[in-house]
Amino acid sequence: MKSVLSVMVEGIRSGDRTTLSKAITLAESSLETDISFTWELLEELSKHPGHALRIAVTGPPGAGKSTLINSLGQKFIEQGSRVAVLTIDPSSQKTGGSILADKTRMHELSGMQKAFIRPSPSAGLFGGLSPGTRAATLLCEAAGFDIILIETVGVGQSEVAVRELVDCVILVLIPGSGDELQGLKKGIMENADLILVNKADGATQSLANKAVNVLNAVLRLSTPEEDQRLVSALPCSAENGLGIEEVMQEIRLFFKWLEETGFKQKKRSAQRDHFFEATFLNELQHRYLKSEKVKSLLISVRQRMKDGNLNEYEALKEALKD
Ligand SMILES: Nc1nc2c(ncn2[C@@H]2O[C@H](COP(=O)(O)OP(=O)(O)OP(=O)(O)O)[C@@H](O)[C@H]2O)c(=O)[nH]1
Ligand SMILES: [Mg+2]
Repeated sequence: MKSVLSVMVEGIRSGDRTTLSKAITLAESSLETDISFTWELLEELSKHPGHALRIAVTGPPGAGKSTLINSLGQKFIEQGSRVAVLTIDPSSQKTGGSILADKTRMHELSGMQKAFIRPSPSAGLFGGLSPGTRAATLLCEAAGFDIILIETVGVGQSEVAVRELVDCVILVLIPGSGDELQGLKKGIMENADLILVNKADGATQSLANKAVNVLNAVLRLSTPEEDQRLVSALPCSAENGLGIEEVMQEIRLFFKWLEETGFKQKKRSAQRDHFFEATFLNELQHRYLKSEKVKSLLISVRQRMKDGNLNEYEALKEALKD
């Protein structure tokens, strides 16, 4: 009889959506048995890695990220790709309402055979992205998707964290909201490979074009000469399709550059190492704190500190003496 693992491996490799969904659910679980199953599954699947391009779409709430994904996703599908979308909610408690909103924004895409859309909860580790997000990306890749679009709300940490997961970060801003300057302040732009000023239509079209000019001027001035590539800003309208062809072209050029310079492999290798280190440290902490001996040592040391018998440095020395 086949093991559960090999049934799952086969199911995912054959692109079966139910199996893929099940595997993502397991990957998002914090149960130890599920985590070790996921590691085994990914170990097996990684023997024949997929070839997907991983793209993050980040930006402030309401910037039009989902609408943009709906639009770009359809373009990729028109070109023959299969597209997986993972949406991550930083609050981790995605309400039924906002899942529905995402699905509505991605209405056309969600109805397409070659698309797979999956909302994913987030966790504290990796700044809003959960270890499950990385696993979900790899699972979609193993299931044969060519493009993986990950939507994260830009709340400071998450766009930094998402860089550790993708090849390309697209930052979506809204004209006239001051996000351009906010972005600069927070250094968010440093983490973007392409900046889009969305809603370049109707009443906000000229504002969007102005914002793009300001952004490009700032990017030119602030990019050190030794940098290999100048990040550019483009206007677009995710809703009516204006500028979307140009955005697709810019994405194509970016991936061409990434391949040609060898940066894609370098980036992925650094990401694997970063993941290894973060997970290793997390596991060490987890396993260490599970020990009954350590638990009772910590309780007693903290109590002695509370009673005024140890200062915090003495307490640390005591707690770490083994
Ligand atoms: N005028 C205009 N409105 C847009 C455009 N793109 C999105 N919108 C509108 O902006 C609102 C937010 O769009 P979403 O795509 O849900 O934005 P989001 O960034 O995914 O939002 P969150 O996931 O809630 O952070 C919706 O009412 C959209 O219809 C656009 O290109 N032009
Ligand atoms: Mg959204």
